[in-house]
Amino acid sequence: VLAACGGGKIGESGDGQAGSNKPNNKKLTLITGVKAEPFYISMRCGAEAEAKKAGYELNTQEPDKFEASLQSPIVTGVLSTKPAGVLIAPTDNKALAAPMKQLTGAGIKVVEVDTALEDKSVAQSSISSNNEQGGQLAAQTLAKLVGSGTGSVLVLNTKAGTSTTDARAKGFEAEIKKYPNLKYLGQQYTDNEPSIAAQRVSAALSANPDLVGVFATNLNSGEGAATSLRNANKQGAVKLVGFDASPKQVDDLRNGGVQALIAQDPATIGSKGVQQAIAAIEGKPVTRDIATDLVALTKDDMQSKSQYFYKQSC
Ligand code: T6T
Repeated sequence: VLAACGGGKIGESGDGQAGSNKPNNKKLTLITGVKAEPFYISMRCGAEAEAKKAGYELNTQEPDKFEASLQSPIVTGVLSTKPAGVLIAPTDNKALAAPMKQLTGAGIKVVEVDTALEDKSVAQSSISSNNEQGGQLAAQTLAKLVGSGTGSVLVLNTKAGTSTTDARAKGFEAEIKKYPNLKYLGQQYTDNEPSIAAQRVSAALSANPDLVGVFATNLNSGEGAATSLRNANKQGAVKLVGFDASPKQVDDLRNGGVQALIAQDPATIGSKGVQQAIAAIEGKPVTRDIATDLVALTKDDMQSKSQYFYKQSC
């Protein structure tokens, strides 16, 4: 069977074979960004279901923290288990390049899920939300919530070098400039810790009594920001737009702790990641970049969009 060799984003898998190829090795490994977190749980659920459908075995490995120094040895360890393909969410856009190159050097097909390396030559495919657009959507949503009010707005990022949250902050910054009633205070890093996010928000409240809005670029920073605003009795007065839709974030949306969430579709990131890895393994055409859905949820429309809520288990 000849593979359909397309132009544009479609390319050959790089193993030098023009036709599809049924391998004996049907082992895939998913390396997430951090253990037991609803975004990655939903991603794993999507990946496992797709792997099962295709007759592949999927094993998941997770660092205890969202930290390159903890994720890199996991990647190196996976090398010796010889999977045919690895799906990985690199926690740093540079530091993971060397261990990931070891995988490709050993002939393992590598697909990025969610986060990505700066070096686009390592992975064969990357599946993620359009994060810059997500940041723009967050700015538009925050501006709408503030309405004709004036004041300062803050961005909570995780760590520099996280491709996704950096892109969200970038998209937000570009878009928020279109609203002259809002003064952009810049971004603060939270190290992906809710407690640090909470401290950053309290400090911003003290330093900027005119604070009217916060954009928290991911799950942990949003959960921490909601706690801080609640403790300061600023819930609802300072508008909070979060990213992701963990069970806790969804509860916060329902009870007014956060005014909007930009939800991703991690299960589809996982299932499409598996499809691309298998295509690469089987010598079929691979798509270099795939964007998955993003949707803004508010208290008013959240119930009709419940398919976007993240899972705690499959
Ligand atoms: O926002 C997601 C993910 O997209 C990001 O890359 C890292 O943080 C999350 O996992 C949520 O905590």
